[in-house]
Amino acid sequence: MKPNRVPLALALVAALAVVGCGSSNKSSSSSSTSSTPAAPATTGTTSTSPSGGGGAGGNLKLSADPSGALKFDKSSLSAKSGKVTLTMDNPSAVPHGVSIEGNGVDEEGKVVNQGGTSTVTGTLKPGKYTFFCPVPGHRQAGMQGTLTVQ
Ligand SMILES: [Cu+2]
Repeated sequence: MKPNRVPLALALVAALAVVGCGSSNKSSSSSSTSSTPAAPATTGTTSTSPSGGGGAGGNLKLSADPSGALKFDKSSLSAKSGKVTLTMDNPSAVPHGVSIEGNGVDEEGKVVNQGGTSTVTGTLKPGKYTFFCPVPGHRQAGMQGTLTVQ
């Protein structure tokens, strides 16, 4: 009797171990599966916004005048509404930066020296905004332009 019981107990333990491994594998794969539906849910929210005209945004590039004049290389920019980032290169010996203002938005990028890059980001609704250099006097001298958001 006893010699029979021991192999049976061992077999049960072995079976439990296999089931345990299998179930832990399943639970780990199901936990990663449960985090995956969260991503499509976010994508669904994002895909809803473009139909409303938002969420697209974009990255716009501009440059300060390399000769040292107080102006940008562009006087008008356009973007889709959403998160809009302006990136300005400064090839000029004069420090410059880029900022966005208008419709309740007032975002200031940092002022950078020659070779630097100033970046400013705003969540913009459709409308007209002004981008300008935040260095005192530069905007007044003409270092500004119109950013049209659609
Ligand atoms: Cu400037």
